[in-house]
Amino acid sequence: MGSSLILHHYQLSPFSEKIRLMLGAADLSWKSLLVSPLPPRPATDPLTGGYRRIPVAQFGADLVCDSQLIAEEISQMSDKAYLAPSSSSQEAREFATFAESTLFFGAASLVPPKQALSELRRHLSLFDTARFIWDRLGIARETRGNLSMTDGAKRFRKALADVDERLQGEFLFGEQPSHADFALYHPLWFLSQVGAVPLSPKVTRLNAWYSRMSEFGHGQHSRISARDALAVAAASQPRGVLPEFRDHPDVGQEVIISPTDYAKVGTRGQLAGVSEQRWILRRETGRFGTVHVHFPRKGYRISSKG
Ligand SMILES: N[C@@H](CCC(=O)N[C@@H](CS)C(=O)NCC(=O)O)C(=O)O
Repeated sequence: MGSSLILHHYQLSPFSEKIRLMLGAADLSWKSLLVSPLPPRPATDPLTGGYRRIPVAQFGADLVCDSQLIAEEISQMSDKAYLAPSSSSQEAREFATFAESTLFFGAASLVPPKQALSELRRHLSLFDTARFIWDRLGIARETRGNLSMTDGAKRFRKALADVDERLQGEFLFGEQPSHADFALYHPLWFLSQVGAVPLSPKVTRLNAWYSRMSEFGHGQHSRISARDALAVAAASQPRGVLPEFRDHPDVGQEVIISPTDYAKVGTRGQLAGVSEQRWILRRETGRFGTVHVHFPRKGYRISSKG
């Protein structure tokens, strides 16, 4: 039996909501580690060693970065293959990518600034709200050119009407919820729950789908402190890496892995395994022992440590 899942997340994070809902759909119990919406994050940073996005799933001394890969883990833990991005059709995979880029930025651009500010103030001090805005402006500057907010808002409204049109069954790609459903859910959740902009009543099928998805809830969970999460990492050994994952010419090399889209801070370590979907980095943290940090290959780049 492996270590239970500790989710490093924060309430307002849409990608975390995707995973919380997936944990509900998978009917898993998990530990909730609430972290700050912006670094520093005392229990996350020393373990991931650079990667700064949320959510991160911790299994003992293994840290799984990015919601795509966390979804693979949830699918395996719950034996629900239909939740795994890797078991989705090409069409469903393309839709999920569209939902998490174009639709996600479209939804974000439709949140009224005043509402965003008041939500932030509900969760953060005035000082941290200012830090948050400054921090995200930095991410936006870094991302400029890749994604357009204005285009996003227009495409967002059109895309919702298209999705409504094609939603014939219970879920987007069949009678079971797939990764694509969760990828669509979180931008809509962000807009309606955080942005207080309800879905248009005209998209009736989409509204019914949204309620159906919400009913999954978040599964059984209990809080864990930063200190205890670090203690779990320190007391654990990383999971064994399958021999076929070690059979790669770059295994053993010192490398840096970073996101290619935004918040591109890289993580350094020794490549411990490579599969079709993931890279596994071995890091010596000192105080918390050896950890393995897992990254999806899709959307990330690897470079040799210069
Ligand atoms: N592709 C990542 C995206 C995660 C993401 O963008 N998370 C947001 C919070 S919901 C974030 O961390 N934003 C930028 C940052 O804080 O550096 C995933 O699927 O997990």
